[in-house]
Amino acid sequence: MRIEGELRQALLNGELLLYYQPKVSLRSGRIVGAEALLRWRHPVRGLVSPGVFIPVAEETGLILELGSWVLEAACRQIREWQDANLIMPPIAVNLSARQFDSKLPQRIAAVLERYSVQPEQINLEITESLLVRGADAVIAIMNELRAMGMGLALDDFGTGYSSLAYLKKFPISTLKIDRSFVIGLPHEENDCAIARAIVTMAQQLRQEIVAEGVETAEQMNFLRELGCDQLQGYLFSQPVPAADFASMLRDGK
Ligand code: G
Ligand code: G
Ligand code: NA
Ligand code: MN
Repeated sequence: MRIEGELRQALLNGELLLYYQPKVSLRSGRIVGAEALLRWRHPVRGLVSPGVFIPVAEETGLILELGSWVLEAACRQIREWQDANLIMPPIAVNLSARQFDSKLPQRIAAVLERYSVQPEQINLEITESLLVRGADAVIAIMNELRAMGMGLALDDFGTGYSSLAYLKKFPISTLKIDRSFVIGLPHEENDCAIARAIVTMAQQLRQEIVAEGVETAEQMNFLRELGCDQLQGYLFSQPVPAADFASMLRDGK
């Protein structure tokens, strides 16, 4: 519980920040997006990973406030970059299933308007746990978000419980192949088969496909041959502070 109190304080004290991890086109090699990833600069413990505090925030409900902060911070940053004449690819923000209620589209619209950010500049990353709820209400909210112009990506794909049947019910624009299937490419036969099946299916469903956790050129080459659209991983870049990401964009990488 101590961490909950500290996290509340962190929000007030401005100890949270966003890092950005580029997504790269497998065709052009250029940066075509980025994922915003939350970091906590703790005065004593240093940089704390979201793997530690997101689960606590999910349990306590504090994730709603964190989620609002993340969306706001991302939009403020996009506005700043656009004012500096950077050509911005879409920035992806992770959403917790708990943030997904009927007011979400309105709440996002208000933040976009406050910072004059176009909905096309934002992608939302959700996880399979949301789909398992399977309610028509969730589909309606997703449709609303898509109609506004935002991309919807399904994160960590293949690790949860979603069946293929779910996929066609939900208006998902992008599938992210989970890192656990990328690790074994191109040597582990099972991982190759799974990656191939996911890419083929995504293509049939007209979804864009992003591979996560790409660390080697061998993995990249295999994914390119499969027809994967984008990669994200240490091979290209770790998540970096905003200023470093801006430099990458300026360098036209
Ligand atoms: O950046 P890192 O690999 O440490 O992230 C660990 C986990 O925390 C990942 O699953 C990531 O999706 C999650 N995460 C990072 N930032 C956010 C955020 O802003 N909101 C939510 N809900 N999860 C996040
Ligand atoms: O759950 P999600 O996919 O949002 O998690 C993203 C997390 O994965 C980030 O915290 C990031 O630090 C981590 N990550 C990103 N690329 C790589 C990679 O190439 N290798 C490893 N081991 N982790 C990665
Ligand atoms: Na995530
Ligand atoms: Mn993600």
